[in-house]
Amino acid sequence: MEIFNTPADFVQKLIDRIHEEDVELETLNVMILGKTGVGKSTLVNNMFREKVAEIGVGKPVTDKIRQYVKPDFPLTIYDTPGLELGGENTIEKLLEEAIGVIKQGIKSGEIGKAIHCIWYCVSTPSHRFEQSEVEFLKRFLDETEYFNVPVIVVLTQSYSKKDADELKKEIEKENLKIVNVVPVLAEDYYFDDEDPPKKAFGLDTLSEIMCSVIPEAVQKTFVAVQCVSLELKKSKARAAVKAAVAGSFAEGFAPLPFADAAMLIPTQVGMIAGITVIFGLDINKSFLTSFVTATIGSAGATVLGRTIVSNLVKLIPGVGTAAGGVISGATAGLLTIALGEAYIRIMEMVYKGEIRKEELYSEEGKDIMKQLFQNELKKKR
Ligand SMILES: Nc1nc2c(ncn2[C@@H]2O[C@H](COP(=O)(O)OP(=O)(O)OP(=O)(O)O)[C@@H](O)[C@H]2O)c(=O)[nH]1
Ligand SMILES: [Mg+2]
Repeated sequence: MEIFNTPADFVQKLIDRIHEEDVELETLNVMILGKTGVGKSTLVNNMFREKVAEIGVGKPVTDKIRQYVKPDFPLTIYDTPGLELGGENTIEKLLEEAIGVIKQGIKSGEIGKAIHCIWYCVSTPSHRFEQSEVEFLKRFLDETEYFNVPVIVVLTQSYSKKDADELKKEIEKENLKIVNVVPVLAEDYYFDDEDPPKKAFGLDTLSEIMCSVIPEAVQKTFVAVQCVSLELKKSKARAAVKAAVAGSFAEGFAPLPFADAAMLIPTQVGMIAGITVIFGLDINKSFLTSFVTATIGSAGATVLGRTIVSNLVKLIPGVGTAAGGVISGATAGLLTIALGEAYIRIMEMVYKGEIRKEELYSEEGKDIMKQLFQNELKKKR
């Protein structure tokens, strides 16, 4: 059992654990197919936290397919920039190359090297799903059926929702073995400087649909790297809280003597680190120190033990005081939930820009976090 003597130990452990969790994320691999100018790069650059497709020209992996990666970011994009689909040959060639890349990934036997999802992009203003594209997709889906790679048709540049809906219906008539047809406008569109822009839409839907069809092993990565659905981040973060509570403080768990309450800490470190990675905000030591001292306090030895028992348990409705110098598993669970929920709320505020990270380093920031935590403790569960 590791012993955490001070909040600084807790913070250091958190920093190490966040780093470990980051490193352990499996790489997510997405292949994006579609003709030149349909908005593939724009889509990628708006879906993910880092502008992966912006840097350079990518590394050619085949004649038409390029690979884009960014250091320390667990995402690889396979893109077909400048693709013209005119003529039989190009279709044959693209088919062969795309299937080749998929097979290669599968052959590796590593989940982090497989292609996990394919976006086939069709531009809405083109008003039609060309016969050559229908043919391409049919053959592609047939030949890759065995590999189970989900294909989502993305209707890009959907300045007009009406046009997008019509095109969606037209594509659905083909009865292709695809996951869905999802209209999006990846970036606000300024039709005329005078008029208000058409607001971007659909990326959250695309994100949520995609998350439900990719392999479990890369879901956490996806939730972490995407930057369009806060809901996905929150629900994954809540799952981390539930897992922390279920894993350690199940009903019937032996009551914890005050001093041994420090045992809770490793579980909570894991939970907070997991949530941090899911939100993907650049969290540093000042921030974590502020959070740790604002919640579990700045007391010395067995921080959680005495501080929580003497100060916090009182705040939980119905728990009263910690009788006989022990806290029950259920109480320990409630404390952990409150800690997790408060942290999620703080991540959300920073994510939405309601508060700047730096504002949370100060005494004032600490008060805000303390308040959030105490409110969570007081909630009925
Ligand atoms: N406002 C707005 N413009 C878009 C959107 N999608 C694409 N565009 C514009 O359409 C043009 C082509 O978009 P790209 O993202 O470069 O298209 P691409 O598919 O990557 O093209 P290639 O790399 O040549 O294959 C650019 O001028 C984009 O700014 C969108 O959702 N909103
Ligand atoms: Mg491009």
